Amino acid sequence: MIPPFDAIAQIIAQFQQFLIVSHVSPDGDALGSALGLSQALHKLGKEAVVVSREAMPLPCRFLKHWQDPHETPPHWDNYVLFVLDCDGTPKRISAPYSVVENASKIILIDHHRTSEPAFDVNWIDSTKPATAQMIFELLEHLKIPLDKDICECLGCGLSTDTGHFRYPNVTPATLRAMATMIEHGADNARIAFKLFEERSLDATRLAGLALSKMHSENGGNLMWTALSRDDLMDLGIGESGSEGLVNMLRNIRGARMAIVLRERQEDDGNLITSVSVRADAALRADLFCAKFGGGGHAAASGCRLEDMSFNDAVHKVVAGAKEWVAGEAAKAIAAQV
Ligand SMILES: [Mn+2]
Repeated sequence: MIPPFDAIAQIIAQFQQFLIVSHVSPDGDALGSALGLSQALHKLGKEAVVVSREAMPLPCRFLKHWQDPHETPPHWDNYVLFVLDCDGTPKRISAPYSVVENASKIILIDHHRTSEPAFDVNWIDSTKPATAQMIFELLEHLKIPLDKDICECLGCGLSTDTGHFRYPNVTPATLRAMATMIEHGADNARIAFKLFEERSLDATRLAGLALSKMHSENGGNLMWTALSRDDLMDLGIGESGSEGLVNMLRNIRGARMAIVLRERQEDDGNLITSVSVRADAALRADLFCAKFGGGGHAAASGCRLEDMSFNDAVHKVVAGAKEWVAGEAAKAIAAQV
């Protein structure tokens, strides 16, 4: 797809106020892209506010502007909404849906292949490894001068979605984008350490527990583990992050799909099951998660199950995964690719 730079530039020129939202359970790409774009808009003399119900993930809190996102949107009458890194549906955005309903114009920028929105501008390109790369290309096109803070935010996004430039989604353009960001002061080594090496004591204990409860199925092709709230209580730790866990399982020799299930309490008190999936791209983790109302990428996806007990959710997902890994669905998809 040809990037709709001109359409976006026209809208930016016509308006003064901009809201930026991204997805629920925001990651470094979602909020890094949003914060990078908001700072760039400030450089153009625009008002720009990032709205996110959920705070910046801990590993990304080295970013200077990590506390900028507002929990609730300002009361503006005539604003442009940027929807980043998601499809803009009420379930996916980490903001009240009124931000979509009240916007004068909506621009969506996303790299997920499950995205099918119909806003004023829809720039969806699943060949891009991260929304941050798309924002970078937009800023270059708009000739907005880059600075260290913008580049650290966008670098955080690129690093998050590429496993710090190790995944197959990395292209020469990704590395050139990062090279430019380093030229403008982004601290590449610090980003790598903060996002992929540093771990809290609680998270390390949690990893120990998760690994001790790990199951190997389908002759070692499927690895999974499940952490209930009781497990966390027993360890005396709170809602500590478990982002790296699913990769630990995925990295086991012979594993084709890895799943981490966690029981979580929502802000409204409801208990839900959040599911992280990593897989061979041929196994299409995104299609697997779509069975449970989720989505993502072929190799990395997620979903959440509500209205059932944690045990029921674990049984449902694990039974589905055993079938998926072993069954005809996987073979049929693999044959098509
Ligand atoms: Mn992303």
